Parts: sequence; structure tokens; C-alpha cells
Amino acid sequence: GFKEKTLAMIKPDGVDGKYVDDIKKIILDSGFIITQEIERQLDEDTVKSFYAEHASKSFFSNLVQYMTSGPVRIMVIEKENAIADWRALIGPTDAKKAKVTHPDSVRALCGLNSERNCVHGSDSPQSAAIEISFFFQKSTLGFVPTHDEL
Ligand code: YYY
Ligand code: MG
Repeated sequence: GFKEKTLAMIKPDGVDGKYVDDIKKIILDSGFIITQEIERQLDEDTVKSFYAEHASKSFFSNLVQYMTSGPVRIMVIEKENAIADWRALIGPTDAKKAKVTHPDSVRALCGLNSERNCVHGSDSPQSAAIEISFFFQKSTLGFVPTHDEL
């Protein structure tokens, strides 16, 4: 079938909390392949740009602080229906709610609340395209990191 790509990110609390291997196992056991993977310390400007749609929200400065608090693991993952399936797998934004309504979700596993929710997933085909090219550039070798330090 048609393979789709999406961006998956393990946020600083997930990396710090040693959830990377568990989450990668969930990804692979769910039928995805991981086509790109980098670990990176994001700076404020990068987070502000990545989450630009939320710039006016009351939680924005807290989000920037959280997302720059340690390295993140960024992956391009691929399977049929990858975008919707990864969103379903991570569960609702509020990890506290996820623990009740979606106990098998990734956010239930490693998230804390709606601010610190451990993982990111692109929410639409348009977002996936934008977010993948935000961190990886297409080359003749496939997607490669956009920045040399990656
Ligand atoms: O796409 P998703 O991550 O599930 O949620 P968004 O509504 O796009 O919010 C992005 C990001 O912002 C969320 O993952 C944590 C943070 N956030 C927050 O800190 N407080 C909220 N009330 C809502 C979102
Ligand atoms: Mg979102």
C-alpha cells in the first residue's frame, strides 16, 4: 500500500526519563519503519519557529522552556496511514487524561500532563511535510539532517 511519513519527536522529559528505547520499540512493533533519526538540543528560536502556530497561546513561553530543557529525539517514521496512526498511538495532548482514557498510549506511558506530554506527532499531511522538512532536507540520498551539528 501507499507509505506515508510523519514526524515523531520524543521531548526532553522522554529522553531524560530513558523512554527512547521503549518508545522506539512501540513504533517498530506498530509496523512503522524509522527512516531518519537525530538527537538534538533545540534552541529557543528553533522551538518558537516549530511551534509558531501556538505563539499567541498563554502556554507558549512554558512550552519553549520545556522544549529547550534538554535534547529531543526526532524521527521520521513511515508506514501506511502513518500520520493518523502515530497520532492515535500517542494519545490525547493531556497526558493526565490519556492515563484514564487511553491507558495504552505513549503519552499515558511517559507523559505527565498537557504541558509535559513526552512526545510529538504531526497532525495532518500538510504539517507532516512542513515538520519533516523543518528538521531534515531531501537529498539524492534521501532525507538528511538540515544542520551539520546534527
Ligand atoms: O498536537 P499536540 O501536541 O497534541 O497539542 P497542541 O494543541 O498542538 O499543543 C502543542 C503543545 O503545546 C503540546 O504538545 C504541549 C503544549 N501545550 C501546553 O503546554 N499546554 C496546553 N494547554 C496545550 C498544549
Ligand atoms: Mg499539535
